[in-house]
Amino acid sequence: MSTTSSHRAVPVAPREFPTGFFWGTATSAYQIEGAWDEDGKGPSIWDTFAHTPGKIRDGSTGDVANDHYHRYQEDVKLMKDLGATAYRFSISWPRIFPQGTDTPNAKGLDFYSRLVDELKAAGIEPFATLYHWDLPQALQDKHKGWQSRDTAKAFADYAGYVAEKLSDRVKHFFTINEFRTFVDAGHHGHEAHVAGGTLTILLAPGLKLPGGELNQVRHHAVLGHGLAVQAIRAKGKAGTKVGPAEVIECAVPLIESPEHIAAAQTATREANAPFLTVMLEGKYTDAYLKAAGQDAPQFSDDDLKVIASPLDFVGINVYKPAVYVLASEQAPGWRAVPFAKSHPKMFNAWLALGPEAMYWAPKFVQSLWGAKEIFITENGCASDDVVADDGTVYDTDRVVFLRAYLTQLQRATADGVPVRGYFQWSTMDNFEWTAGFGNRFGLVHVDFKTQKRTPKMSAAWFREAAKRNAVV
Ligand code: PNW
Repeated sequence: MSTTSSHRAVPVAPREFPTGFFWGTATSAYQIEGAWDEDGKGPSIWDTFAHTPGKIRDGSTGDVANDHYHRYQEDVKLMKDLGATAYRFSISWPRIFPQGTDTPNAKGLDFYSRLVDELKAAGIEPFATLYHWDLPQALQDKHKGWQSRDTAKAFADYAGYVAEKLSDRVKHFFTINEFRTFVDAGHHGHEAHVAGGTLTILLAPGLKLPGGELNQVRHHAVLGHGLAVQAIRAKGKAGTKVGPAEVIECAVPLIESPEHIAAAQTATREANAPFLTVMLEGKYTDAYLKAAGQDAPQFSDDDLKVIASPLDFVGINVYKPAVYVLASEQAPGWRAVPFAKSHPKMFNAWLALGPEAMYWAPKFVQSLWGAKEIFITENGCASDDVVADDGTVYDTDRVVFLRAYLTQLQRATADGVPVRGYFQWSTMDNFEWTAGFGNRFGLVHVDFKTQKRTPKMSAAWFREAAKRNAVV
């Protein structure tokens, strides 16, 4: 990728992001750490799930994964080489509280403390997610996990404890990653709409609850978020910032004219009713409650106040349009446009290509809810990566994907949408839940037999974009 000076320069207008924009990558604890039973860690529902034969496509587990628990120093160095200025990682709740509550495990906290020091020394800003799906198994056994309010309360206690211990160095906390995914896919079976049909994804704890119970789990998850926001404010140092990291269901206008844009905004608000909308508005929408009928969640006005605790920022994971829409004369004022059978998708089956989601998602978060700060907490794709004979991973599809999405994100910041940073998913290939090690999302390739890390072509692309603070 060197240039030869004999070439004549081609002037290209820069497409820059605002000054101070964070260029990050993201991971989560269970997907990379390994060391599943070391240093006093308790088992999580993901340990149990992955150890159950037949749950993971290739029979793999996160027992070792990227062995990041032992190799975090090498991995921070990789991030520095990527030119990243921020890193979003998650904290394993059962490392901190092996039983979910009561006695903390000092060794568990110490790992994250060392990681944070290493990041800061490398000039990388740490962003910590408190829940990326690895619930302590003890709470699943004792309370049926998120089926109980007790789990929401236990989550807040844990969140407050971590904020108290780490907020001297960690200034940004995300409460929960992807409410919709772990709730719906973990407790019901989540229907992911893909080009050419739907795909049912089942995650830990692998329950198939009926509608009413599912809605109650959804309610407990947003309640846990709100209680955690309050606990972090109570226990964290002044200036600690907090927000969710939700996978927004973004309705994208197929045609960008005012009536279709307004219709897509309405559809987006409704599609997020049980998660972002209730967190940001403090009420369930009438349409959500009406559609749920007898299956509506049980809640109090106090719950709604807690759920809507004021936030410092909104984090959104953006992968694809939930749906393309057009305005309609008929209720609810918009209609879904089905994905064409030939609609392009990435290597992972559910990822329909739709870069405009990266414009409309933050745009609607601002227009609907007036968010003061927004982070793109995840975006990326899997590729069928192989290390070529020359040692290079030629992931041209990922480069094209990232450029297309960041072009739309730059369009949003140029419009004045207050997006403060972007986290590419993922720093390196890792344990992709039920897909095992088959779906590689990293900027860095990992050979899971040898743990060798090899930066891909996309890593070079990311470094250049971060360096120029612009789409490249
Ligand atoms: C996210 N969908 O999951 C998670 O936060 C990550 O842990 C995961 O590795 C990453 O995205 C890639 O899958 C998603 O069906 C799972 O639309 C499914 C969907 C989106 C995100």
